[in-house]
Amino acid sequence: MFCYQCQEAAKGIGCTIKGACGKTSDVANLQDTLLFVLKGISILNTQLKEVGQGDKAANKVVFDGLFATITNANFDHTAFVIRIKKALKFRDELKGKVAAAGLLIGDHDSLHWTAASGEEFEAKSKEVGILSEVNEDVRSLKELIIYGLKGLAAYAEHAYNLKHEKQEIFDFMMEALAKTTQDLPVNELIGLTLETGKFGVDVMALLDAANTSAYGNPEVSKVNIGVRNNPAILISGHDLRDMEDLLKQAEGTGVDVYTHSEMLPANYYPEFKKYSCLAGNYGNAWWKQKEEFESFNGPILFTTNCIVPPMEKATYKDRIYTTGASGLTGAIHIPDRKEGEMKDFSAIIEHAKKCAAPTQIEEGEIVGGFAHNQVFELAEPIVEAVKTGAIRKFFVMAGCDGRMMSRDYYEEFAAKLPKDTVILTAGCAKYRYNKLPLGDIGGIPRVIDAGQCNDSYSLAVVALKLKEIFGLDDVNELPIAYNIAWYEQKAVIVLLALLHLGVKNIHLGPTLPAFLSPNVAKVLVENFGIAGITNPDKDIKLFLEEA
Ligand code: FSO
Ligand code: SF4
Repeated sequence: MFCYQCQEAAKGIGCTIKGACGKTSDVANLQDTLLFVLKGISILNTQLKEVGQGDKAANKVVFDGLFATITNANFDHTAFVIRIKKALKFRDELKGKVAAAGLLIGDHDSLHWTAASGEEFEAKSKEVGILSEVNEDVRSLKELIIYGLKGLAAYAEHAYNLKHEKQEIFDFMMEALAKTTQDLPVNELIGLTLETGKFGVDVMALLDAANTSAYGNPEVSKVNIGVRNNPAILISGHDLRDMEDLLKQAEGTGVDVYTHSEMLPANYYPEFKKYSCLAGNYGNAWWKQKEEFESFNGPILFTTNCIVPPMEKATYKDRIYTTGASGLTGAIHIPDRKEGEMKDFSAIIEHAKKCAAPTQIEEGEIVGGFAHNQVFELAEPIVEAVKTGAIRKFFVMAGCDGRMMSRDYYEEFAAKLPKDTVILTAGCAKYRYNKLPLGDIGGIPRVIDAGQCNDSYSLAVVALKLKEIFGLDDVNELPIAYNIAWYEQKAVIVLLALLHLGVKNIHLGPTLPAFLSPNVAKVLVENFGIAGITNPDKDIKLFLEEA
């Protein structure tokens, strides 16, 4: 195996024996091979699209396959073997359609290679894995594009589950994936990287529309972080349609539902607040799950990443359920919903009834729900506070949390920020500071949480609105600094989206991606002012000195 797609890549280079995330080499190899087959499908469907015969079924095969290969989403060997088999079958059907359309089938290996066993699938990764691209810069750019596409695919899937889809996004996803099989010059790959960012904005806007049209606009909300006395289910990940199905089925059964990690923002949506079984949020960011799942006592449903494979001795091992693109060997996987129906969560609800209520680990409330609509309603005092100087600067601290010690930086950074600054956050990065007593500025909280990582889109919308209100030509003239924490590939699409919107001087930490070659990193530094982090004191000084 060789994998360097996330921030935990071993030694800052890549994981070669086993992933720091827990991914075993067999699964890593199967993921490489699945990606390879998805490239073949993308080539064929792009050909069909060009003659107006694109196959809509290809959309889901590709976005769902890409999503499953995201860090911490799916650790299930068997699930990947099945996916590859299905993908090969689908690819061969597409080949038939390409031939029937009178088009030539190219000679890329992803169009012709075939095999039937898991062993052969694994072995293929030696030829088609990341290192098969020998030019370091080309490899770096191609992987940057692919990781952006993985993030895009994840967000597209959530929107799709809410019946929001845009064919142009799927078309781009496949065109771009197909292009990664070609010998393209570096400048074209840079162009494709930036174009990926454009579609990143589009997909986040689409998901925003999907979420808000289904569940209302998030509103300022106090979320309980203590527990009640009923047995309960913990729901993690990002998929709001799963949240809806679960709440509907749990309501009135005596079983409560708590959100975990990136599902916290579900508590901000008016439609979800109507359910009396929604009890609040339990625990913190994804990486603390080993302790928190023990004390939760009830079953846990993963709708997406981030899963940490449980230890052998974990008492919660038989309480884990997965659904959608997520998977874990030994966990029960809840199948997709049938057209017009809900997913069937009855097994989890019955399981919960046999469990003890969660053990309290925290108490009190946290505040969130500042997505764009809510911020616009509060725009007047915010703009006023900027004009009077009560707010000196905003700090966008969106992105991911993670288990590396070096991420203590973000807690310290937030705590040390001067009191006339406001943190704008989204994603699980927030858990580093959303429980700190940072206070408010004339009633405006010093941590403004827009929601999930995809709600970084909301932060961008807010920035663009402020630009308009202040009559500025450039979003970079605003008193906003960007200190973003990344972990996996959704953060990559968020980053590319921000670059597309023209945001400059983004600081990225706790380390720069291992997949950026020195030359590619140089391009990002020179053209976009991308930088790393040092230490909180030094960085705060630097940010405050910047215009
Ligand atoms: Fe976090 Fe995990 Fe949302 Fe990621 S829970 S790390 S960027 O999956 O997607 O923020
Ligand atoms: Fe390593 Fe990250 Fe890849 Fe896991 S996803 S194998 S931690 S680089």
